[in-house]
Amino acid sequence: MADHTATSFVTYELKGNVAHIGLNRPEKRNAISDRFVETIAETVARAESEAKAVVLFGHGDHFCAGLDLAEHVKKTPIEGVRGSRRWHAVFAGIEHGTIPWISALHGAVVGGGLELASATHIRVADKSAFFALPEGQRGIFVGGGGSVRAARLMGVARMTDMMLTGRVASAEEAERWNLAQYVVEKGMARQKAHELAEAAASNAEISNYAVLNALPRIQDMAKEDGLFVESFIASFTATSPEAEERLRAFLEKRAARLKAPGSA
Ligand code: 1HE
Repeated sequence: MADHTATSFVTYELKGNVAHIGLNRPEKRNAISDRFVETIAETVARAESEAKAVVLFGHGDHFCAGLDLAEHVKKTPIEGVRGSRRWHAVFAGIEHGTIPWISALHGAVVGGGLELASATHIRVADKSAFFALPEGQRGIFVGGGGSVRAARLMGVARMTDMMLTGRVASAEEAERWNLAQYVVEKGMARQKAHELAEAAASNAEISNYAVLNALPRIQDMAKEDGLFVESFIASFTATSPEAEERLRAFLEKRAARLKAPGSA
């Protein structure tokens, strides 16, 4: 059901068990103000309570132009730190929540907009999408987790280039750089993201939780620590009642078989 009453900053619509969350400040290119961040936080909580996956998109011609620079221009240093830490907390709620988030990207995916997209689990870009980190040009630095998340996705060398030179990446470049996992025709990102969200939503919830929470943490561990933790999570998920039923369904030929891409 579409719900545009909670706030004008974000729209929320539940389609089956997939929540479609739309950044909704197109007149300011979905630039994120303090109040906007709080609205995203409220929406994260709502989606966690009633959806099994999320599609995040932007209303208007752009996904998101990043931090609301008009609001930021007036801040003191400590207000800036508080604001950045709040973005971290809210985006961590997306990255390490219990449900997968798929972002559908078009137009500007810039600054804090790229940081927000980097907190989602899968990024689908349409061919109009462009990616930039103009913080250097604005005299600031990434503050929404970009130095950690975006740098891990594309690598420090590419991020350094983007931040030092103002380089703008196309959707195709972003896919090659691992900033986007899919590139689709203009206007098709939300539909593709919905298909992916439905697929992810059909998984066992505990498996999805392990993917969202264990996988990125294991990347930060030493090899032996990662393997050790993996064994426990593998055993924990495999011994859940849901896993037993899904394993039996496969063995009893009730589960869909995997198909090679392009095969009938
Ligand atoms: C904004 C913002 C914003 C637009 N904060 N108001 N982000 C940037 O440096 C990107 C800045 N924005 C742009 O480069 C362009 O706006 C776009 C390429 C995204 C879109 O261009 P265009 O021609 O469609 O729109 P516009 O005419 O530039 O902007 C329309 C309005 O949105 C205009 O306001 P108006 O009152 O004059 O109509 C713009 O001022 C406003 N607007 N972007 C505030 N970002 C946690 S740290 C993260 C640090 C960052 O994100 S730094 C990167 C910030």
